[in-house]
Amino acid sequence: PDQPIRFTCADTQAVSPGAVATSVFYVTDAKGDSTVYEGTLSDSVNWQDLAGVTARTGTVDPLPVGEYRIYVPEVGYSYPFRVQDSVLRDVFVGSMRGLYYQRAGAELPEVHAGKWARAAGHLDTTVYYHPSSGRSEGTLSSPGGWYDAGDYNKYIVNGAFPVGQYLALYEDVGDPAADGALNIPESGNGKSDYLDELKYELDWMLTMQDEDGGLYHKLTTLAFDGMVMPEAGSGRRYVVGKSITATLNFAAATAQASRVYRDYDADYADRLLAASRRAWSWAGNNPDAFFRNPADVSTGQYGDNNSDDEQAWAAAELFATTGEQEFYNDLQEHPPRVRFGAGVGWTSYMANMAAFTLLRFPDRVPREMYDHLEGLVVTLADSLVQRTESNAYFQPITEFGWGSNSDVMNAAMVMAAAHLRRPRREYIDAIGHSMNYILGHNPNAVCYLTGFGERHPMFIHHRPSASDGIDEPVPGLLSGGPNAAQQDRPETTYKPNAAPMQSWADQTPSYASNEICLNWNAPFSYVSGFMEYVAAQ
Ligand code: 9MR
Repeated sequence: PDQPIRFTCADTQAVSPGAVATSVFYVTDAKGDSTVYEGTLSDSVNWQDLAGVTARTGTVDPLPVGEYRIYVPEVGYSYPFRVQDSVLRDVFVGSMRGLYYQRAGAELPEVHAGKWARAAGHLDTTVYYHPSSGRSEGTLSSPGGWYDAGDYNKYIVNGAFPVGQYLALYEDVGDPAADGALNIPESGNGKSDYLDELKYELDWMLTMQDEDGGLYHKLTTLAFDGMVMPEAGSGRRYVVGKSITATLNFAAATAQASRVYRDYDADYADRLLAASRRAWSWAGNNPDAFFRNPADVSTGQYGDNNSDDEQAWAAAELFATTGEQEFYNDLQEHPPRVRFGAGVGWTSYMANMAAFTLLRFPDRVPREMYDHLEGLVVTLADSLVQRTESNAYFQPITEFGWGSNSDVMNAAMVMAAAHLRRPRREYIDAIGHSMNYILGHNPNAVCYLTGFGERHPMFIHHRPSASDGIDEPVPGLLSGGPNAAQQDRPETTYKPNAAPMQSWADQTPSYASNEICLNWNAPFSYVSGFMEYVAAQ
């Protein structure tokens, strides 16, 4: 109720500015009966390059709690929208419950899953060693964890990274989902539902560590399963490769978790820290263990030939947890680079995570390093704020690639990190604009989180949603979003001449624009949880 509302009145057909003729707008009640506010639209803006639209924008001064629509003469009514306190609580909880729906090896009973109840799939109690793992005999039990995405595989690089982002929210705002908040099987056990859900992934990650401390890169079939329900997934599952990037990400997330889980279960916290130390040592001895898919494996690669960011993150978490000099020395040798760029997410966002963590511990981090990192984060955040002022739809990115929605949310996380150190209204407004973009203020007029909003994706690239016979997709999952490269063009029909922001197709085969993924849900949960926290202050 205390925030202005920005909206866009776009003419998607127009090719030149000036297409929306009228310049007045009204805010009405939800039925459209009575006018509660009247305002003037901006001059036309040409957002063709990025968004494929010519538009006028409007700003509504803060409104009292209620439900409204915007009306522009000769154009029409907007979808209804609510003004209320805690307006993001539902999507935050929904996005966390999205993780529950991704649980591998678990039956989802109706009491928790509603109409999306399903049988367990991929128990992973008998997993084979792919030769690339360094072993050839025997089998491994590696149950649990979340499915990565629309596919049924489990990847350490992209398990540890989102877990780190979720843990960051816990450290930044406190427990965002106390016992009972998420309606998961652990609800009622007297412990945080938030930490219960994250533990489902952490427990699995611990099983992926070999005796020598190194982490198997991933647990997958040789090729992707068909579009079938989990229990119908067939084919042997293997642990594949052992990599430095997986091992360092694991070292980071488990060191961070050992702080967060100390009160929850001290023995568990000790176990996490011991595992982290062993991973760190292995990484030190295997600096060139970069992962590439072996010839017979075609599942997600999560390959990355540079481990500097992963190393900075691991050193930062181990230092923050233990205070030991060794880790600080390493940080001085490889200081985290703080940066933002399209698609850097799972390859190099770890350096930002390192900086965010170090800035959480002003008493532990020597002044010089602290000031340096704070300067980097604030400078980057300020440039992102500026971009939200000039970019189409007031969101912070200008390159739309695979998983672009997560780039928008990761940019918002940088602004949140700056706000936590040096609070400014501008950060909160820009984060709000970024969230608005994800929830519907975009040229596709869609709320990219399944199950929420007046219009949301119906045909996400997600095996359970595609094969469960239920019209509504599994809720609480964030579509990857517009992707100008359209790598799935052979299987997908995009709008002709789609601009980057329009390169999104609500079609099941669109793995490059409409899949869901853990590292996309995670920054969404962070930002919605963060904004709820700020609103409650
Ligand atoms: O998010 C990943 C994106 O940056 C890559 O360009 C793409 C192709 O390698 O892979 C994406 O990750 C996918 C992963 O490999 C397998 N599970 C689904 C992920 C989301 O599409």
